[in-house]
Amino acid sequence: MSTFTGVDYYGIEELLSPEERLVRDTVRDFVEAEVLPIIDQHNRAGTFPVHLIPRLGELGVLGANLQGYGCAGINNVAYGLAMQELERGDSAIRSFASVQGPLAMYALHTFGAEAQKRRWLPELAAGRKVACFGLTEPDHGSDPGGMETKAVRVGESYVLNGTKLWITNGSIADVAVVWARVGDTFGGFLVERGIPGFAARDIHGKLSMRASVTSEITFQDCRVPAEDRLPGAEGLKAPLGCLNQARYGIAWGAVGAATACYDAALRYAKARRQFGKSIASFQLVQQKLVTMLTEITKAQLLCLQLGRLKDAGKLRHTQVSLAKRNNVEQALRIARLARDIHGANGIVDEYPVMRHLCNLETLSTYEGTHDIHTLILGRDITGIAAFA
Ligand code: TGC
Ligand code: FAD
Repeated sequence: MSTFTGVDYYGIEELLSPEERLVRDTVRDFVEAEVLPIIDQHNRAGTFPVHLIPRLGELGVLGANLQGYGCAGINNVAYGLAMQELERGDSAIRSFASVQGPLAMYALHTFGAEAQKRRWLPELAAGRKVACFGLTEPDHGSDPGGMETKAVRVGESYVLNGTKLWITNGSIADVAVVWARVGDTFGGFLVERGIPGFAARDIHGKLSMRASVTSEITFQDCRVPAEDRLPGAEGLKAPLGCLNQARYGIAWGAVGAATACYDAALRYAKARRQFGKSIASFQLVQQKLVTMLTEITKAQLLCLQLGRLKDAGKLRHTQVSLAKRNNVEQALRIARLARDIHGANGIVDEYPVMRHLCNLETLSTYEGTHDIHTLILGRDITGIAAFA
């Protein structure tokens, strides 16, 4: 059993169902027992702990909020709590689950043909197969509508040409969900590893998300059978709908990273002595801890209501933008305060804060940068698009 009991200043526990608590506690125990003991060595080496993939499948967290096809079918609050706990371990673990579940599996579940769903979803849910999601390109990140990857129909195949960059799980994926221009619209394709013309190359030198696999994937006259196109995905709205699911999980995940930093800072402040006193006795240190606790509590409440709206089928994607934007920004602020409280110890990986701080820089950029979410919300409240 985990010794970590969570941060719950507002009695949010009482607002959770027994099933939601059970999911959270199960994932929390997994993180304590199997992620925290090994994450630093993977972070140092820049490797993903692939042995955990089937364990994530056994836990049922891969595509956990999807129904059928071997998916756990839990509600969105329970799913969010699972993402929160995974990210308390490390963003790379939550990111793996986000790409596999809300991006790739959601795309299959929502836009796939029955045969595609039957073939891939049970394998992906069990962690026997790995998926990635290719939307971003070298010259088109915030503006995926400018993508240059093309799919041209030739007989019973589509021929794909183009490059996708910054693709999580890219080189370890058995199947890539790839978005491409098809004539004057956009379509989604399932591209299997090993198919001629498909290559993956890892990006090295990352100082953030070091324990995650991030790749470039390329398509050179890559022939994909026509039956591997996602029949229900027409236009940019399809991939944007997938992003919405992943952004929802990131809003919760950021709370997990922030909680890890706050917990470490509180314990450190109580233990560390300067000027003959515990540093926790200094007003300025207490102010930092109070700021951290306040922002965690606000972010938890945002997530819970977001999840209740999603479970009720009332969620608007702009509400997800608000939570992703706020929670990642505040988690970064909390991580910086935690690093500060740790003094010099804050920069070594004996403590988790610098790892989380570095990871959170990625969260601020991927799945829509902080400023893109500002513009999404600005457009929603004014009715005026300020993207260009
Ligand atoms: P826009 O006019 O805004 O929208 C076109 C249609 O799509 C609908 N829509 C959405 N639906 C569901 N969820 C969303 N989030 C949606 N956003 C838009 C929209 O209602 C509209 O529908 P309709 O019926 O009116 O046609 O399209 P736009 O081309 O102007 O897009 C603007 C913008 C900037 C908001 C969009 O391009 C954007 O979100 N850019 C950010 C790109 C991004 O987030 N990329 C992420 C790549 S994947 C990744 O980073 C994985 S990280 C790994 C991990 O998750 O851990
Ligand atoms: P750009 O779009 O070039 O933005 C650069 C800066 O310009 C930002 O500050 C941005 O806010 C600003 N900017 C851009 N447009 C505007 C505007 N209109 N107004 C004001 N400011 C603007 N993508 C995938 O498809 N699949 C993945 O699995 C995936 N995994 C990732 C994993 C990691 C570790 C990272 C770092 C990225 C990943 N991404 C993935 C890519 C990610 O989604 C993009 O990095 C992100 O969308 C931003 O695109 P960009 O990096 O090209 O930045």
